[in-house]
Amino acid sequence: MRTTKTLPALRKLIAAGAVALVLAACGGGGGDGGEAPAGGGEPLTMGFAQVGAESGWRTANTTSVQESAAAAGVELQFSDAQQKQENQIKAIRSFIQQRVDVIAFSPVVESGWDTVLMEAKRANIPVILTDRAVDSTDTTLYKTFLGSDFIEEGRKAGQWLLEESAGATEPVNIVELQGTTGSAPAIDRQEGFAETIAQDPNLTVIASQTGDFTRSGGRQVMEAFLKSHPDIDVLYAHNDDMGLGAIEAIEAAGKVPGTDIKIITVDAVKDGMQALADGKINFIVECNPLLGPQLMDLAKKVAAGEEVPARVVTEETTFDGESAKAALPTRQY
Ligand code: GYE
Repeated sequence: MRTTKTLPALRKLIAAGAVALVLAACGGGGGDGGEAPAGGGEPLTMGFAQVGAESGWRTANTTSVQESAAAAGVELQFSDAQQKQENQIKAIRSFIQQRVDVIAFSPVVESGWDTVLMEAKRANIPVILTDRAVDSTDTTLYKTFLGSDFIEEGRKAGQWLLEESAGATEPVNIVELQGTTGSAPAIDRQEGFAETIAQDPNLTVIASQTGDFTRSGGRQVMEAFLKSHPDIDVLYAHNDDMGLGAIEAIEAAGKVPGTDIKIITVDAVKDGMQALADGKINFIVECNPLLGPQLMDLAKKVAAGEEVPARVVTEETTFDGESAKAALPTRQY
């Protein structure tokens, strides 16, 4: 019968048409199917491996990245590593598998990234470091590093103390709350501070320990410091959150933060600025978390194969009680 004869022929025709359509779709893109389309019709996809949610700084940074991605029309795959390097490595591998156009991440610690960064490079996916650095000697493993100069931040903290205690004839006992062990901001903020206070032999760090950049870590370590050192003059905390936790420990020990023990922190998030305005913190070095807009801009450029500077440094200032009061009403984070 006619119908039984024409059916196979029809099927062949349909199949041929489908193949032609698939070929047209592949050819129409103009690429070899391996490279990400940049600036074309497709939105740019970015895999972002965040450190965690350990501090007010981090929360502000995450919001900035998410809002800027939405505003720039970038499709964001966001992953929170809960401060664990192995989670970040897993996230990066999954971004490679999904063939995102760009990978951006804030490395929780400096070392141990070469293997996974090599995998991204082999897959032809450009990588942008944001906020924190890696210690890889092969700088071709990433396109650029956007973030603060943490050594400079440590120097600013030390400089304030040098001026504050100028003319001191007695030893000034300093305790230090370090950020996450092995992270770029912890290593560099310690270095910049130590190098600066070395100019005055009276300034001595009598204890230094990590509080992992968290409020609870700061409180616990400060409790231990207060027990073993009854004579603390100054606290230098690598971020506001640890400083705020330490303030709770200082008050619980019956001392007055900002008066009995002078406090220097880094970040200048709202809660820190409020404590500064209230006189509980004495000096804050700003570290800007609003990296989202610059990150999206750099991502579009690297995906389009454009040259970008190897290092983009964030501009920052410092605050004392008076300038904190003036800045607080319009502070964004
Ligand atoms: O200072 C701290 C956060 O990497 C600059 O990480 C960032 C630091 C920031 O947890 O609050």
